[in-house]
Amino acid sequence: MAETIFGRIIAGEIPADKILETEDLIAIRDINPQAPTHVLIIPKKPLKALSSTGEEDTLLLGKLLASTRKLAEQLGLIADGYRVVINNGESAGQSVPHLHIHLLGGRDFRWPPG
Ligand code: DGP
Repeated sequence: MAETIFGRIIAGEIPADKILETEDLIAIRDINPQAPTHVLIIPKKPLKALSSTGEEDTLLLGKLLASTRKLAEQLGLIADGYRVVINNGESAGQSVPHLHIHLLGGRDFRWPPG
């Protein structure tokens, strides 16, 4: 699979505002934040999208969500709520073909999303 910008950030080739790193994932501040807090939780495994994952990725997906929850706590988002988003595929708005979770908070959100 072709290397993406996230693959290069994980490899340390491109700088990022990293707020968490484990053996499985990193969390970085989004370069183009859509809310006062906007963090990306990214698996180190170069999965293209959620739909590219298989049964063998179930534990990893759990770790991604659990880290998202912990980061929401650490970043003070519990009281006012927060939004968790995965864009899957181009028409859903996915621009980087490396699976990532958006964690957004610090403002009110609308539903349905645009
Ligand atoms: P998506 O549209 O769901 O694929 O989200 C990709 C996000 O990645 C988008 O919100 C902008 C962010 N992004 C793109 N390039 C970079 C980068 O080089 N550094 C950081 N920190 N974020 C990036």
